[in-house]
Amino acid sequence: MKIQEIKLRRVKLELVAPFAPSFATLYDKDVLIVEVYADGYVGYGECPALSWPLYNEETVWGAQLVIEEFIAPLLKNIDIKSPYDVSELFKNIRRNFFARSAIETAIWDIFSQAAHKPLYQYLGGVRDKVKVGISIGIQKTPDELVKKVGDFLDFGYSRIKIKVEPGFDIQYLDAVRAKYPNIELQVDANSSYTLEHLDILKEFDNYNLALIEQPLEWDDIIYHGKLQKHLKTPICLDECIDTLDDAKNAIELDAARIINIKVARVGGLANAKAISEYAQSKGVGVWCGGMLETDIGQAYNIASASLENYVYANDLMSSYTYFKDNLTIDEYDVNKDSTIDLSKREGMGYRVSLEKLNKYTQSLKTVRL
Ligand code: OSB
Ligand code: MG
Repeated sequence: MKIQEIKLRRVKLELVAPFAPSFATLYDKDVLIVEVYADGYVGYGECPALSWPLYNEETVWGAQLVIEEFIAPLLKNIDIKSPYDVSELFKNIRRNFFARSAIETAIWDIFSQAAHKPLYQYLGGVRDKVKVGISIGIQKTPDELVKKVGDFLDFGYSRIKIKVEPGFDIQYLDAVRAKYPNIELQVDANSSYTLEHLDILKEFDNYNLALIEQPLEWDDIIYHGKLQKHLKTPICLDECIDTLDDAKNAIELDAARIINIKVARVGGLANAKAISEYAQSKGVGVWCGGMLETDIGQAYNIASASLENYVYANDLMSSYTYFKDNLTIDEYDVNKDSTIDLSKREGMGYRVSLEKLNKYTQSLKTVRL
C-alpha cells in the first residue's frame, strides 16, 4: 500500500460542559483530523493532543507541524506491507507519539477496510462489547460532584472516575461515598501530588477505590514505585507510559499494578497491543484511557479495548456525552450494562460525515507525497 496524499484538518468541537482535569479547563476541543489517501482508500486518524503542553509535552500546533514536516515525508514512495510496520518507519523521530498515532491509526483503518474486516477483528480483539466508565472533571463543590455522579449513573455508566488534586480530594470522596457507598470508583490526579502529600495519599485507601491514576510527576516511574509501598490501593499509570520499555520499567519497580493505555499516547494501535500483551504476561491488567477524542479517535480506542488484557472498565463514552456534535454518521451509545458494542463495519467502524467534518474544519492543508 502506497500513500499518495494526506489531508490535515484542524477541527473544533464544542463541549457540552467544561471539563477540568487538575492542569486546565477545556471548553472546546481543537483537534487534528488526518485523512490518508492510499490506493483508492481513505483512512481517518485523530491527533488528540491538547492546545497546551500541560498533560504531556505535545500540543495540537506542534503535532500538525511534526506530521507535515517530518512524519509525512517518511512515507513517500514507501510500500507499506502491514500496519505493524508503521511505527518502525517513524522510529528515528523522538517521542511525538500523539502525532505518530494519527497517521498510524489511519493506516490501520485502510488495512482493515482492504481486508473487509471490522478493525477490532483485524487487530485481534476477543470481545464484541467493551466495559465503559465515565471520567468527571473537578467540580466547584462536593455537592456538584455528587449530582454529576448521579446523572452519569442514571445514564448507564457503572464505573465512575473522578479527577482530583490537592484541596479537591478527600472532601469530594467523602461526599460521593456517603451517597454511593458501593459504586465502582477511581480517581485520577494527573500528576498533581508529590511524596510530600503522602498523608493525604494514604487517606485514599479509606474509600475502596479501584485504583489511583498517576498521582505523581507526569514523567516519573521511580517515585510511584516508592509510593505503592505505602498504599493498598493499586497505582495505575497514565502519563508516564509511552513505550513498551516504560511499561517494563514500571512493572519491574511495582509502580503500576494497572496500566491505562491510550492509543494516541503510545503512538498507535500496534504499540498499544504490544504493551497490553507484555502487561498480560506479567499479570498486569490494562484499560483504555482517552484524551477527549472525537468519535473518530474514539473508534480506535474502542477497538483497542476489545483486546484480551483490557480487563478493567475503559474511559469510553457515548458519542454525545462530551461533545455537542460528532464527526461520524454512525453514532454509538452506552448499553444499560455500561458497555459499548463494537462496530461490525469494515475498517475503523464509523462512517465519517464529510458534511460535519467540513462544517467544523477551521483550516485544511494537503500534503502530497
Ligand atoms: O488523564 O485521563 C486523563 C482527558 C484529557 C486529558 C487527560 C485525561 C482525560 C480524561 C478524559 O480523563 C477521559 C476520556 O477522554 O475519556
Ligand atoms: Mg489520566
